[in-house]
Amino acid sequence: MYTDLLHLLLGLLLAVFVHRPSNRPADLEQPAATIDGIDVSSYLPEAHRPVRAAFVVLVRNSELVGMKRAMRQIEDRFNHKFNYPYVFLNDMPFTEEFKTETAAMTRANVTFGVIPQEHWSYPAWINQTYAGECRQEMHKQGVFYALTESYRHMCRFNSGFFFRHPLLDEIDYYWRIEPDVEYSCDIDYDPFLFMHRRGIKYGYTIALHEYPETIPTLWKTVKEFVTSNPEFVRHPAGYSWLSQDGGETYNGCHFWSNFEIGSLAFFRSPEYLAYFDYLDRAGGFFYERWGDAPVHAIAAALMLRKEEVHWFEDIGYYHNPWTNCPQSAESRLRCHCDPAKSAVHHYWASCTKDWLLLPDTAPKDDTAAE
Ligand SMILES: Nc1nc2c(ncn2[C@@H]2O[C@H](COP(=O)(O)OP(=O)(O)O)[C@@H](O)[C@H]2O)c(=O)[nH]1
Ligand SMILES: *[C@@H]1O[C@H](CO)[C@@H](O)[C@H](O)[C@H]1NC(C)=O
Ligand SMILES: *[C@@H]1O[C@H](CO)[C@@H](O)[C@H](O)[C@H]1NC(C)=O
Ligand SMILES: [Mg+2]
Repeated sequence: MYTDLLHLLLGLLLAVFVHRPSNRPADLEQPAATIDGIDVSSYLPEAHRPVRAAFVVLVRNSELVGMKRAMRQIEDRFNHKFNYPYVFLNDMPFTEEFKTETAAMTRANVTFGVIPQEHWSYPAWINQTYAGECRQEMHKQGVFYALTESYRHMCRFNSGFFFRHPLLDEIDYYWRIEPDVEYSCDIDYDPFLFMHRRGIKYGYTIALHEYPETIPTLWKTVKEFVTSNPEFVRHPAGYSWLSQDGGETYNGCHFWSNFEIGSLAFFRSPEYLAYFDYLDRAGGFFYERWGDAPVHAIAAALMLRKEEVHWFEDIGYYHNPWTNCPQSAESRLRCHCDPAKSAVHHYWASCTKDWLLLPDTAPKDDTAAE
C-alpha cells in the first residue's frame, strides 16, 4: 500500500524533472494532440489517418536481415505509434520467409508487390550492345557500379515508375526506406501530416554532390527538355542551386534519395512525366548511369518552390557513409547520433546549406501549384 504510493510519487517527480522537450513542430502542437478530431500523437493500425501515406521499399529477398534492422528502428523510433503501412516492391516475387519475417516487425499493414516487367527492362529504343560497351568503358574509368545492369534498372524504376505501381494507387505521400539504414532519433510527430499541412512536396535529410562520371550528358539533356518545355521551370531560382555558372554546367547537387518523404502528386504530374520520358528516351539510364537522386533533385529544384522542399534536420538518419544528426541540445535527449558527424559539416554535403540560402521566390504560375 505505502510502497504503491511511494512509486506513484516517485513517478510524478520523475515526470517533472526528466521532462523531455518535444520536437513536435509548432503547428502540430496546437490544439493539444488532435487535429480535425484525429489524435495526431499516435494512430492505431486500423485508425483513420489524416494523410494517405505509406513506407515504400524497393528491396531484394537477399536483403531480409538488413531490412529487418531498418524496420526495427523505424518502428521503435516512430511507427509503433503511427502504424503507417509498408509497401514492399521487388523485381522478383518475395519469398515466404521475407514476407513473414518483415510482417512480424510491425503491427501495421504490410503488402508485397512485384514490379511490372515494362518498368524493369530495356525499352525498345535502347541499343543493348552499345549499352554493354558503355558499361565496360565506365568500368575502365573506375566508376562505382559501372558493370551492373540491375543497378541501372533500379535507378530508372526509382526515377520514373515507383509512383505508378498499383499498390500505391490509394497513396498520396511516401517515405522511402532501404535495408540497413539507421534512424537514431525519436520522431514523436507525423512527418506526413507536417508536410501535408504546410504544402511541402519533397523532404530530405542529406544533400550531396553527384559523381560527374555517372551523368556526363544528363545536364545537356535537361537543358534540351527545358528549352522545348519552358513551363517545367516554375522555380527559376532553383538554377542557382544546380549550377554555379549560370546554368552552363551542373554542380551535381542532389537530395540523397535513399531517404525521401514526398508527395506522389509531384511525380505523377504531367510535367514530371514528360521530363522523365524525355530523359528515358535519351538513353542515359543505360548508356551512362544516371541516378534517381539527381533526376528527382533537378525536377524538385526547378518545379518546386523553395518552401515546398523541406530539410528534416530533426530526423537522425544514417545510410553508409553519411549521417544526418540534429545539432540542438534538445535533440541529444532523443537521439543517439553524434552531432559533430552530421553531413552538414562536410563540404561534399554543402548542398543542404545552399538550398537554405536560396531566396524565397513566388512561383511563375501559382495556379499550377496544386
Ligand atoms: N528488388 C530489387 N531491389 C534492388 C535491386 N538493386 C537495388 N535494389 C534496392 O534499391 C535500393 C538502392 O540500392 P542499393 O544497393 O542500396 O544502392 P546504393 O544505396 O546506391 O548503394 C535498395 O533499397 C535496394 O534494396 C534489385 O536488383 N532488385
Ligand atoms: C492492407 O492494405 C491493402 C492494400 O491497401 C488492403 O487491400 C488490405 O485490406 C489491408 N489489410 C488489412 C488487414 O487492413
Ligand atoms: C548498336 O551498337 C553497336 C555497338 O556500338 C553498333 O555496332 C550497332 O550498329 C548498333 N545498332 C544499331 C541498330 O544502331
Ligand atoms: Mg542503399
